[in-house]
Amino acid sequence: MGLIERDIGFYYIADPMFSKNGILKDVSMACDAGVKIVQYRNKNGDAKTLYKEALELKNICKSKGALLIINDRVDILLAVDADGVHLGQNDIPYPVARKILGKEKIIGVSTHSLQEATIAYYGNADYIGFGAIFKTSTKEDALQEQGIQKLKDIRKLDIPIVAIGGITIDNAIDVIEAGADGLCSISDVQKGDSIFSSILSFQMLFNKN
Ligand code: TZP
Ligand code: MG
Repeated sequence: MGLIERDIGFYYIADPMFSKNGILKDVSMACDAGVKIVQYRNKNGDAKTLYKEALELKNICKSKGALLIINDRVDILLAVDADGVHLGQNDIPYPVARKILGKEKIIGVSTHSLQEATIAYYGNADYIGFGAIFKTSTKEDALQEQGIQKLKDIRKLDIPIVAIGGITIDNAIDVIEAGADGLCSISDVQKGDSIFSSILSFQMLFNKN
């Protein structure tokens, strides 16, 4: 049994590159909209910037009762005592991260195939990201779209699944019906006037299901 409950809902990725109002304000609103897991993703900042932003996010998440996951960087997780790290296939290998972090920290792993998902499952990852489900321009090196059927195939694994990539308020229901425990949208959620109401709309789809 991993450290994460199955009912993840909207998994919020705070990335300064895609934020209109700043990630601190965004994360505060996301938590008020019921988000339970926040991931801090900053592909461009130096270590000092990452540390400072992660520390501020940690304080917000702690006060709002959400978990904070750091993308890519085990060192930043340790520096701010965040709740976990999210690792891609080209980041520090999962077994190494587990050895450093022990069992008390959450480790999520990005996967793009049944094989990668199965390896993460047997390694006891706490959850997997799976995608890109649909075509996306947010991540330049995102692999080809995986589609809904592949998501259904990996749903057979008993591990929390967060779907990502090209997910909008219009296609999210298909992702949820395919069995995703959580989903994220980096760009679509920034499109409306308020991310608070956009996230609420996604959350409502989970509640209906
Ligand atoms: N990993 C796979 S696709 C993706 C990441 C980080 C980008 C998702 O962004 P969007 O805007 O929700 O398609
Ligand atoms: Mg990564």
